Amino acid sequence: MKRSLSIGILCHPTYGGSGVVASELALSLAELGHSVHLFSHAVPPRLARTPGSVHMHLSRGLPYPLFASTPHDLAITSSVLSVHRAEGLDILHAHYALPHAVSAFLVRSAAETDPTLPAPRVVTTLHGTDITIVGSDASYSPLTQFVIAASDAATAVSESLAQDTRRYFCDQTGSACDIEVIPNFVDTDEFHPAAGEACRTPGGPPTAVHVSNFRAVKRVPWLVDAFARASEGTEARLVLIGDGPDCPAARERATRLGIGERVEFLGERDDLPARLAAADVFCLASATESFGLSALEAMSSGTPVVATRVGGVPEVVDDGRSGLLCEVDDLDGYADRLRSLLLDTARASEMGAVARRTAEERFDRRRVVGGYEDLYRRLIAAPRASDPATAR
Ligand code: GMT
Repeated sequence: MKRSLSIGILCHPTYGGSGVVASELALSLAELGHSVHLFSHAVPPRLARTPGSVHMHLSRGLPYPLFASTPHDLAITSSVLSVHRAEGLDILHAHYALPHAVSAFLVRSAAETDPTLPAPRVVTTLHGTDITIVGSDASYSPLTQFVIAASDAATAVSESLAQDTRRYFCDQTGSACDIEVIPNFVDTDEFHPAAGEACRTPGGPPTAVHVSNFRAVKRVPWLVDAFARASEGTEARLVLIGDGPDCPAARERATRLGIGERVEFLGERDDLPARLAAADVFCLASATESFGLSALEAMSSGTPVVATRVGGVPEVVDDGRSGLLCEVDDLDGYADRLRSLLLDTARASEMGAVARRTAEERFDRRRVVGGYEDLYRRLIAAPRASDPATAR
């Protein structure tokens, strides 16, 4: 019988992306009997819905006029250190390199000064823009490279992101080269085709759905343009779920194109499994996307994907089988692909069935969480990375 582990997870409390992966991982590990502590400056929505037995630690820090903004990352670091001293954490798992891998590194360094308690091993999971936009920016890149190399293990959510990381950060010394790919995962019981029954209108118009944080990288106004072309002369609907900076621009574009009545803005919702399963097509039009977790959740719900061929998306969506991909600037090509599935819902259903099988066979929660558990145990069994003879 393997001993249960004490695991600290650090994450941004986002509605999607890394906040979902970290929350679902925390819940799954707790279900497996591990003691799991999640650290953030707010409760991630996915955890708020079903907290399970995860210990949530909220750290916002002390506001003080000297600080331009309250450094909640330092408060999180301090909170992780105090939990480690009280309970002895085996693993610190940082999601999104900045600032969490820095916090984990600091806690491990502080813990190494205490001879009475083994220091935790640090795992850093790279999610996407922590490399492609933020981490590779000159203002952060030396620190990002350092904390990736200083982690006991670094993982990326796709092969494409692992390659990007090596391209940006792998230097002649071999620093930050060793990146293991552990893909994102989905709860295939929760995101299930049957979840759509409540939202489906029999005989209703075909529906496309998009879920994101409406940041510029998601190109939602461009998607509205593409949908306008794709749905010309039809009653098709576009359902936009989530919120963020580009929401007003997307709304304005829909009104200007005269399709305001066919584009619904639902904001952040908890009923994603039903919404995704009820749609005919899921749309993603990102400029860069390391994985596309919401596309995987749609696939698990039996909904095919139309997406731009960027980053790790082709590792998730099999072009022509579980969805259709096209180049980033090809507005007509995107609109044609979307139209073909909106008009031929039988073909969309066939692709949706393939998408569901892909989610079950390659990205099921149980299988991927097992991969993280194996990694934790390997690290605990291995000599310490801080030992000069074994440094990565
Ligand atoms: O990296 C980001 O933009 C943020 C991140 C998040 O926290 O929302 O999204 C990224 O991580 C997700 C989870 O691993 C991936 O599914 C997304 O593809 C990725 N986003 C981008 O690469 C733009």
